[in-house]
Amino acid sequence: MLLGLASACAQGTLDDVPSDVPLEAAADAPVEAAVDVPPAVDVPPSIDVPPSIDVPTELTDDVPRAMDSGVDVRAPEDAGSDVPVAVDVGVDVPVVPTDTGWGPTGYRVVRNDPAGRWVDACAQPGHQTVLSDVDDGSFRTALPFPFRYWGQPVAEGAAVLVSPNGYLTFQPSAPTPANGIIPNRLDGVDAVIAVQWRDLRTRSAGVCLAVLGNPGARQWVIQWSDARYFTSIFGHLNFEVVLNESSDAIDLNYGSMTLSEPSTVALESWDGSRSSVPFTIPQPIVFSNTRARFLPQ
Ligand SMILES: [Ca+2]
Ligand SMILES: [Ca+2]
Repeated sequence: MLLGLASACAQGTLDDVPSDVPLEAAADAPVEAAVDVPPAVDVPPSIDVPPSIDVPTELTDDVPRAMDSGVDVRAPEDAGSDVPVAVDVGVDVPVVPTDTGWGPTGYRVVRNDPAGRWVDACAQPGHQTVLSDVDDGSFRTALPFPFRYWGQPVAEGAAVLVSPNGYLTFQPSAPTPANGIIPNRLDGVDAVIAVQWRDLRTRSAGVCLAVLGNPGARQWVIQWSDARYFTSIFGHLNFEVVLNESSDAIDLNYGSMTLSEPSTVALESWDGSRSSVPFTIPQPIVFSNTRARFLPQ
């Protein structure tokens, strides 16, 4: 509109100025001034903002891909299935740490970090086997060494609830639902470490608990051994959580995961408001012989 007016002024005379132009503008401002008006028409800076619009797209679509090595190296048993390739790499390929961007008390995840390793808790001398042949419920145990979770110290001996449904929580009085998502402040249970949160059923091998190493550098391994999904007798799922005393890192390790299905895999903050990674939706399918190490920031 202003350009049109300026153009009319430039080509005609002052007598051509439309009658709806304020008298002050017509009388006081020289023609050049009217021609200079167009800068006001410049594209507003706000139109350049789109980078912020890209953020949700990265969180939902690009982040899992960024965790991928970019090489389709899935285990043969998984090849040919229609599960998302983005979730896992299938073999021990170190991947550049991905900053989850959740702030100083959050975690960043390293896929298949060489520093992590599968530990067979069920084969360790002195291990404890619990939750054999059960569907739901929980086993209450004690943290074997001091640990920091989401930036908050948890004392040695603090209660930990282990669920047969593929997770544990630092909230000893919380309910232990069979299914859940992270984050969720409304489900009554927060501070959840979900390694394979689904309605599972354990077999006789149950869940093995073992402490390895010397004070200051101990590892606490909680291993679900040959579990299955409640809705299928065919799955054979072997996975574990490892808490590392020296670094406060948390490893989610997966052994043989025959017929694995989408499950919640994440670390939930103390108040249930945050997740370690945007894993919740869609829920990932975890392949056999993979690992994820969560490093406190
Ligand atoms: Ca169950
Ligand atoms: Ca929760």
